[in-house]
Amino acid sequence: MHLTPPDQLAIFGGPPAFTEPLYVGRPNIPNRESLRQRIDDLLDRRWMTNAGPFVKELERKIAEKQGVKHCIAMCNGTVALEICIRALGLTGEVIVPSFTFVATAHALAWQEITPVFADVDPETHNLDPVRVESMITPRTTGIIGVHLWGRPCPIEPLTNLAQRRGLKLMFDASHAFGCSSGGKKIGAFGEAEVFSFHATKFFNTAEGGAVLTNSDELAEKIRLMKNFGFAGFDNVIHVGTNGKMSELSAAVGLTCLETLDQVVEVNRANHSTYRRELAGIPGVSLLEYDAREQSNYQYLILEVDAGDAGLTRDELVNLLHAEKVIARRYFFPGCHRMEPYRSLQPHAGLLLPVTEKLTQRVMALPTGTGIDEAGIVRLCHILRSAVGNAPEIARRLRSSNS
Ligand code: T4K
Repeated sequence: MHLTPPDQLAIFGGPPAFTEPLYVGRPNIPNRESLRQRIDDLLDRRWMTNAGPFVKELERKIAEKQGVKHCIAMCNGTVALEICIRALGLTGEVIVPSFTFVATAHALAWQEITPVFADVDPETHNLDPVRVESMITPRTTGIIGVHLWGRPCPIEPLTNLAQRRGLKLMFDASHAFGCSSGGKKIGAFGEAEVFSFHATKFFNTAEGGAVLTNSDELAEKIRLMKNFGFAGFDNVIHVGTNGKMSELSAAVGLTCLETLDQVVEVNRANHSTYRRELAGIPGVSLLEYDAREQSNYQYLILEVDAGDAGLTRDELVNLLHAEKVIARRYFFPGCHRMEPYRSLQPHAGLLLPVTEKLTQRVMALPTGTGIDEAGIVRLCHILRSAVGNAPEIARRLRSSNS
């Protein structure tokens, strides 16, 4: 088999196509001078956490940006989910997708609530409302929709379903900062929406998250709960935990906000480059974003049809890793196949055929400011070469595995 440079796939003994690893989720670094100035300010103030001025400013700016009344900043997205779930009084069973990051399920199990996994739509990768309804039992108290990859889940059908069946509805909007549904910003739907501002997100506070809601009552409860239940000096009026965001995290967030539009533009341009460079590769399809909505384009998602590509998703991921492209199998193997859910619900997969299929087919590739156009072209060239030489590569890979 003949591969022309730069396709010296490491699997055939050539040097990797990239000298440094290319990661999914490389943080977008904000303006250093601006961040240094903020860090100086917070050091001068000697105010490091506990609802400091940077956290308040960030909460105000995020609420404004998303068009929501309340933003409560938190130490991370998982704790924000846990607190929101508790503040809504969810108990018993709550319906969630299995095709999500495991934190969505863990935030429930952590407080003795059973996550019940409903299947997703094969096109959108988001919850299928019909499947959700079929999972409702007398113990069900709520639904958590996930806006996977930043694409809105079916908000209206889920809202109608929740109302009809007397269930609470909230959203894990960890991927959807800056995105919209029906022209309306994500953040204001359901009882509340939860965001992650982890380092790997296109907007980050290193570690961080937030709950957004239009409910005054819920916001007040969440504010109490994330600060040990304190309603003033020495006055604890509610059970609580420590979910506070630090001033340092808020300083990173405020600085990231300054250049957020440029980051989205880079993500959008990267997505177009990938589209152009991947065109016509059999069995490899790029997940698209709805041009009528606002999207952050932070996830670059491919679906691999092994029948057409001649190689499985896992074989392609391994080849990419050999070339120092650290593609990720998000969200393999699905929450229902992770502990403790696998042991507690061993047959869950029978009701999750689409999830089972997607977890075998989907991969995430690097995007954001950590990769340039030339890098994307080279990366796609590796994929094209691999698929173009699939029979030979598959034979070698499979014989070395046997
Ligand atoms: N709900 C959903 C739907 C979520 O996706 C998440 C988080 C949550 C809830 C919970 O929110 P947080 O509590 O995390 O705020 C990563 C992130 O850690 C996680 O935040 C994110 N979802 C998930 C999708 O991705 P892993 O297990 O893939 O992390 P890790 O350490 O393998 O890093 C991912 C990639 O990022 C690697 O390629 C390396 C790169 N990286 C990472 C960090 C931290 C960097 O280049 N620099 C860095 O500083 O979960």
